[in-house]
Order: sequence, then structure tokens, then C-alpha cells
Amino acid sequence: MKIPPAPFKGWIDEYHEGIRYGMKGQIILEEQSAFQKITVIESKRYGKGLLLDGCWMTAEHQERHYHECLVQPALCSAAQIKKILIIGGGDGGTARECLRHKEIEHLDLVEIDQRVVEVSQQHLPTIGGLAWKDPRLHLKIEDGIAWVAKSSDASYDVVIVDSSDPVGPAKGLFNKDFFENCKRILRPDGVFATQSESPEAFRQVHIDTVRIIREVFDFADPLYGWVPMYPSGWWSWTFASIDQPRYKIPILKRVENIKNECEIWSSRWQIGAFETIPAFIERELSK
Ligand code: SPD
Repeated sequence: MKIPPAPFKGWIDEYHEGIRYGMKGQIILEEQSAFQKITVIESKRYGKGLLLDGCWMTAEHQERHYHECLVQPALCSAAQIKKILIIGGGDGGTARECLRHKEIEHLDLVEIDQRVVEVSQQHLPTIGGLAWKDPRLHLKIEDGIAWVAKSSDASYDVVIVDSSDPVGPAKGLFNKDFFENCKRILRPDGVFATQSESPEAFRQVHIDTVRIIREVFDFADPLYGWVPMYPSGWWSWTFASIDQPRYKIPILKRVENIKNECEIWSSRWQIGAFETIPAFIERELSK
């Protein structure tokens, strides 16, 4: 008698609150770093992908949904973009997206886990692309919380937090002290950006994150989009600023410079995506 295959053999899944989010593929690397479990997979649909502690981080043929939406609204709207800070983002996708802009002179990429960088460079080289060799990129293997605490006031034009979920090494990247330091080291005409989880799968974390950022910054708004490989597929990024809600107004010259290179982001998309706040989140945030 022919035995049918196990129903989910060959699938790699993230499990969250009784739901699985998965891809068909195979594991090609699994190791425990000093900070987390690192897994690299090869999938049929999205190419190679990276998980940290069992949670989806990125995949070759889908990463632009995430990286463009985290980076371009901030980079296209800060008054100047000479000096940029990325906390996290060890796969290199956020740095690559930033470095499209020729005006950037210096980019600090502060990643706590050296193995995330090494594994990404070896197995997912297209995600960081040319960023790894760009002389403007300064890679620091350090704790991002300590980095923002020791950085000088108003020393960055844009601060971007490309964290994993708020457990393990990324937990401290969602608290008020951390956001206060991000505001302190940002120029008054700069823009702050962070991934702020899913309004569906991580609803309370998302609401709490936006609330805290609104307590700290003068202006802050969530923007909504889609990262189909993440839990629920529905994702958010939150942008904040000090002197005016700059992140809502893309600067035409910067838009012109990069618009043909982007897959998801456009100035039209950005303006619209801020307006897609779901009613229940808007109600919660106005309480
Ligand atoms: N639940 C996934 C959240 C991950 C956000 N960061 C992804 C890193 C991509 N550079």
C-alpha cells in the first residue's frame, strides 16, 4: 500500500497564536548564535529566506515589500540625508535601500549579532547587494540600545530601526527610553522610522508601539502595507519627527532620483498608505 506523504512535510513555518505562516522549501542552515537561532531556507516561491528564532525576517524575492516601505518614506522626506543610522538590519536590505540616495555621506549600521551579517552575506548576498562594499557604510557589531545612548545630540539626519519582533535581543528596541534617545540624537528637521509590527497578528504590540512613539515625538504616524511572508501579511512602519510631520511630504527631487528603482514604494503609495489606518486602530490611538 502506498503511504501518503506527511501533510506538511517540506514546509517551513512561523507559528503565532495558533496560526502558521509558512513556505514550501528546505532548511539549508540552522545554528544558534550568541543571541538567537538563525535559520536559512531555500523556498520555491521566494528564493532563499532568513528566520531568527523561528520568525520570518526576509526572503530574496519579497524583501522589497518591507525594506522600501521602511526606508523611502523617511529618506525622501528628511530635510537633509547626509548622516544616517540603522539599528538592526543585519541582512543589509535596509542599508542597500538607503544607499540608493547619492546625498548620503555616512551610514552607521549597528547590528548586535555578527552571525546575522555573516550568514546574510554568504547565503543572501542580493539583499545587501552593493551596500556591503559601499565606502559610506560603517558596520558596527554592537548593541543598538547602547549605541543610541552614547551618540551625540542631533547627530543623525535619519534614524531607522529595523528590528525583529519585541522578544529576545530586540525587546529593548520597543521601549520609551530607547525612543527618547532616538529623538535626542535626531536633528530637529530629521525623520525617525521603525518597523511597528502587524495591526492584525501583533495588534496590541502595534498599538502600544505607536502610542509610545507619539508620547516621545512631536509628530508620529503609522503607515500600512503588505509583507506577505510575515504573520497575517498586513504590516506597519511608524514614522516620527520633531518640527513638523515631515514624513508625510516626499521631496520631489529625491522622489525623481529613485522612483524608477522601486517596486512597491512611490510618493503616491506613501501618501496613500498613511491614510489606510484601520478604524479600530485610529479609535484606540485617539483614547
Ligand atoms: N516579524 C518580522 C519582523 C521583522 C522585521 N525586520 C526584518 C528584517 C529585515 N531587514
